[in-house]
Amino acid sequence: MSKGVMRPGHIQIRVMDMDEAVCHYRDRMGLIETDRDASGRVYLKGWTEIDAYSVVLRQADEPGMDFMGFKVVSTEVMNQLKQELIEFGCQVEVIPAGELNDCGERVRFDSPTGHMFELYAEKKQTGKWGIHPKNPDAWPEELKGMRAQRFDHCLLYGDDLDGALDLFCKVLGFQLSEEVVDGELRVAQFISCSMKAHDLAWVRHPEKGKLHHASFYLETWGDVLRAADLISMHDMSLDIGPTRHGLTHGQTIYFFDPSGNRSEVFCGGDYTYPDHPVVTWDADQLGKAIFYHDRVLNERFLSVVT
Ligand code: M3P
Ligand code: FE
Repeated sequence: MSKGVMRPGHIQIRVMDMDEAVCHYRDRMGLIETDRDASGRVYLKGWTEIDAYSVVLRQADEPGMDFMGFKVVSTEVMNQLKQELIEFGCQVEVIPAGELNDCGERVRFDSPTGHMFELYAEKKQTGKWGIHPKNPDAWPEELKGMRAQRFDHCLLYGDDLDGALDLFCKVLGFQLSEEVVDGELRVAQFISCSMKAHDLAWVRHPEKGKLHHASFYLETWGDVLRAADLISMHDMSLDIGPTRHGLTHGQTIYFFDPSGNRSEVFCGGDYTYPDHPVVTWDADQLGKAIFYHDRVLNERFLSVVT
């Protein structure tokens, strides 16, 4: 049951060439560039998002994810959850307000899978981009590229999936919506803090702390096909798709940013209420679970992570 964690609020992604990365996320995916900071980080958002930004790009020597942040309903809830994270055994660090532009204090914690996460309650609300909040039109005409609507979820690779599931479900109030099992072993888990089929997911992998993809929501299957056209038009690195997932049933396409981080844009997908039973896939059906049409696994999709 909800403990006040509302949604994935931001992801900080490491990129090796900032200009190329801005072209990928802003001009190709259609995120809106909203800010830059003194350390050179670039801030972007999907046009439907209320808060000032959801993607922060940081120039680094290696690709990957620095952290993913979740917005909680209040500072009181954040501080209560901070205590519970400490009691669970997480390494917890408080990042002062303003370290990210226009963001309040953040509670950073580690997961048993080696990933860094954050909770925060305050971020400047700038409203949907290009749309007046009163009598709003359907969409702004100035959108570029794939017209990504919002940052939706991450799929991460790591080792201690059971520890991460305990942390997110018992401490943070997420629920397990879908899983892939190989006998007794859960090899993939999809968890939700909302009505979405997943806000976060993991695949079991021997190495800690890896990013499989950051995913962004599009409105329609037509938009996913249009994203595929743009990928070819700009000779971008395609991974797989357009296709449908068996797991969560979203319609999807995957491709890489110029640093090798995988991006997903998708539409549709199942929904989850607190009384929904967990949807289980058997590992011997993994082909269909991941790519519902091809029903065959793609080695690159399973092994390339940053
Ligand atoms: C998704 C999604 C696996 C599944 C990926 C599914 C096992 O990215 O958004 O539903 O890689
Ligand atoms: Fe995904």
